[in-house]
Order: sequence, then C-alpha cells, then structure tokens
Amino acid sequence: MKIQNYINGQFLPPVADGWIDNYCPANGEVYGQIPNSSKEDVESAYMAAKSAFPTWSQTTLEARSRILIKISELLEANLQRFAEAESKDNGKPISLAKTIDIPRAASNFRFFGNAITQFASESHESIGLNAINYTLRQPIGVVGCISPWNLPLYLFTWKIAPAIAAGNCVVAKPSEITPMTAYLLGDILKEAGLPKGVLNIVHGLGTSTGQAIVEHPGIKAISFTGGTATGAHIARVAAPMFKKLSLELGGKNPNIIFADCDYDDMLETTVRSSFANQGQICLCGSRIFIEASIYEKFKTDFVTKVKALKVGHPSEEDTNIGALVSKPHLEKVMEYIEIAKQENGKILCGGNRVTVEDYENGYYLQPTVIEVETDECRINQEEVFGPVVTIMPFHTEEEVLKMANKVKYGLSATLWTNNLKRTMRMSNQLQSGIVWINTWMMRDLRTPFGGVKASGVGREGGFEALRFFTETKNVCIKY
Ligand code: TXE
Repeated sequence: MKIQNYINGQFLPPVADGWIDNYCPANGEVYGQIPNSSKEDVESAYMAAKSAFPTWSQTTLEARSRILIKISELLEANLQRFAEAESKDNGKPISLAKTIDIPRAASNFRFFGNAITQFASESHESIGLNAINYTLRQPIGVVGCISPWNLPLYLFTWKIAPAIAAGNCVVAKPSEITPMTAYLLGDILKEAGLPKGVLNIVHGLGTSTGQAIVEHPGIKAISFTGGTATGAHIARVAAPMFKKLSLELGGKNPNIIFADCDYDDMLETTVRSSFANQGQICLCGSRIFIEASIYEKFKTDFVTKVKALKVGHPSEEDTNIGALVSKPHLEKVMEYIEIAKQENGKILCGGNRVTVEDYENGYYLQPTVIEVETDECRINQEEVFGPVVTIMPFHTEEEVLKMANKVKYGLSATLWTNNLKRTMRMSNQLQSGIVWINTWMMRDLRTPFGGVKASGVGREGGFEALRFFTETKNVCIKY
C-alpha cells in the first residue's frame, strides 16, 4: 500500500515520485511505501498553510473548538482501526495501542479544543500613570511539527492540536518509521470539517523532508520530539532564523526506591515503567536504584516478574512486549547489551533476541535486567531506549541523589517512599522536568511537560503549549 501526503485538504503523491519502504516490525517485511517528500512538497504544504492562515486565525474560538472536539470523537469512533494500524506500524502490543495511544490522541484534540476556550492573557494597570497595558497572544502563522516513532499518533497530535487550536496553520511530519496513523488522520480531518490547508501532513526522511521544514524561512516555529542529537542539529539550523523552538529530547530517568515504600505497588509499577512499549518511551525509568536493605528481595521479585512477561506478536491480546520498532534500533539496543557485558554488567535476565513462531524475522528482544557495579558505566549514562534496565543498590539519600543527577539528561524521575520530608527534599533537588512520587507516567494534560539539560528546552502541555504556539505582544494605552 502506498500512502500519500495530505496537503491543502487533498491526498497527493510526492512531486518527485520518490518512495520509501515501510517495514512491519512484527515480521520484518515491507508492507507499504511512503512518500519521500522533497523541498517542493514541503513548499506546497507551506503555501497551503499560508493561504489558510488569515481565515483560520480569525475563526472564532468556539468554531475551532467544535472542530477539534469533532476530530477527537471521530478518532474514538475509529479506535479499533487506528489501534490496529499503530500496532502493525510500530510493533507495540495492540492492547497498548487501544488503551493508551489512540485514546490519548483523541484526548489531545478534546483537551486543546476545550483549553483554547479558557486561554486568557494578562492586563497590567500602571497606577498613577494613567495607563493600562494588556497582553495579546496571537497565533504565529505557519508552524512546523516533527514527531518520533515511539508513540506515533499520541505525540503527533500532542503538537498539532495546540498549534491549530491557537489559530496557527501547520506543516507536520510524522516519523518515516511510523507514518500510518498520521496518514489515516487525513480522512478524519476532512470529515470533521477542518478547513483545507490548516493542517498539512508531509511524509519523508528527517534529513530531507524534516530538514526542509526546519530550514523553511516562512515556518516561524518548530515543535520537535526525538533524539537529542537531532534536537541539537535542529537548534543549530533554526537559531540564525530566530525561530521559536520547543525540543523534547531523550532521557535516562532514575527510578529511586526506598525501603519504606508500598512494596507491591512499587514492584508492579516498576515493571511497567521499565518495559512499557518495549522500553521505548522517553519517560521510562531505565536506571533503578534500590535502597540496600531491600536490594536482594527486590532483585529476586523483579526478575521473577520480568521473566513472566510474554514477548509475542503485537496483535495478540496477552502480549506484554511486542517488537522493537526497526532493525537498526534492535541492533542499537543489542549493542548496548554487549557494552554492558564488557563493563562487567551482570545480565540477570534477558539479553537475547526472541524467535516468535511464524514471525522469525520480527524484531523481538527479551526484557533485560542488568546489575551494574557503578552508575558511571555507559549503559547507565547513555539512552538505550529499549527493554533494558539496570539495577544497583544505594545506602544514603545523598548518594542516590548524586547518582540520579549525574547524567546529561533530565526528563523525569520516579521516587518511591512514604517519607514526606524526604519526598520534599528530593523533589526539590532532582534535576528533571517531571518528578513522580509513588507513581509513574500519571498524566494530567494541564501540567507542564518537558525536560532540563540534554532532555530539551521548553514545555508542552496545557497553557504552556498554547503560549508556545502564540506570539506575545504588549499594548500600552495612555488615557
Ligand atoms: O530519532 P530522530 P531516531 C531517541 C532514542 C533513539 C534516538 C534516535 O534514543 O534511539 O533518539 O532515534 C525527524 N531535521 N529518541 O534517530 O532522528 C525524524 O524524521 C528535521 C527519543 O529515530 O530524532 C523523525 O520524524 N527532522 C525520543 C523525528 O525527527 C529530522 C523518541 C525523530 O527522529 C531531522 C525517539 C532533521 N535533520 C527517539 N532528522 C523521545 N524524546 O521520546 C530526523 N528528523
């Protein structure tokens, strides 16, 4: 099957007729082609967005909101179809696509459809000067949204929904590795009555199509989620053009477990925070630090639970771990397991590929737990982004805090303890954009989302996203 770009409300093949193979991770076979879009395709998407902007930016908030909510309802009505497509394209278990990815994509549209009706700006009365200042938050114009492969529709819509809610028109590119649900979204945009040109979806490689979006002088803001190296590259390209940038990048998140936590809850959640989506979530807790007094017990219980996870075909309802997203990614993750071994890491379970009957060429890997001697090894410092976690004991709060912060990343941290004072002390000092206490990945879409250090700049979510997608202007009136 050949998918197409969605430009100016129409499905179109790429101008230069170039195509890229799309692989199914579950069996390693090519199952379709996607446009290898060139600069010309990005240009026509830009022109469509540019001409839609004057009307869309002046469309009432109520009308915009109604369309976003309609998109959300249509996604919900098409849950099964979208979930199957996401699971096939990405390798993730169908159960996850049905309960997390697609419902969350629908929530993104509903949430920002509502949020825009509540978005307000400030006024400042200059007392004694007979003047009043008010702030306008105006749509920017044409903006670019570039998203990754791990949570394809979920992260694509997390950017697009606030961008269009705020009155912008968009040129968007999903990952070339997982383009399918973004393609299917086109039909829904039409049915929901989104005016043509408001949202244009171009498919293609990061280094050509993505690069053309970032380089385009008319695209005034870029919202990007992906790898840290790509984020740094985009920042270098965009900086001389003074584009607004929001970068959500990698993570190497600590999961810190104190002996006084609710043990069973912690154990169950830690299995999830380690291996959900094959460990391919920027929020996964890949470095697990356990207080020494419960270390041996945790090690036994955790490994037992991890060994019980079912690695299998993504379409089977009882599969816990599906396929990794691509062959190069599987190879990268396996290389890290080798590096860990060379660094004296002890493989407590996993470490090998899994052969799933009838799907021998699928990209399956056992969930892997590695006991490390030091937090300074590469497997503890670099982002692996797969079903691989490390464990090691700690003795004091100071020691674990130091190790938690001693990485270049700072996206999220999880802390398991029932000690309130410790909770307050540590959440103040952990260098990360998000701290979860006694839970993981509990999301309220109103909250700021993003990281510090090499995990990125800017915050998404709630009004933060609407602020990013608007230009702030102060108006001062003397009376
Ligand atoms: O991501 P890329 P990759 C991490 C993870 C992974 C590593 C590399 O560690 O192993 O990044 O993954 C587009 N101009 N994360 O290489 O390339 C690309 O087409 C414009 C963490 O697959 O960053 C895709 O749409 N765009 C992450 C998007 O960027 C460019 C999720 C992300 O792909 C571009 C994914 C360019 N020059 C990987 N080059 C997270 N934060 O959740 C690429 N792209």
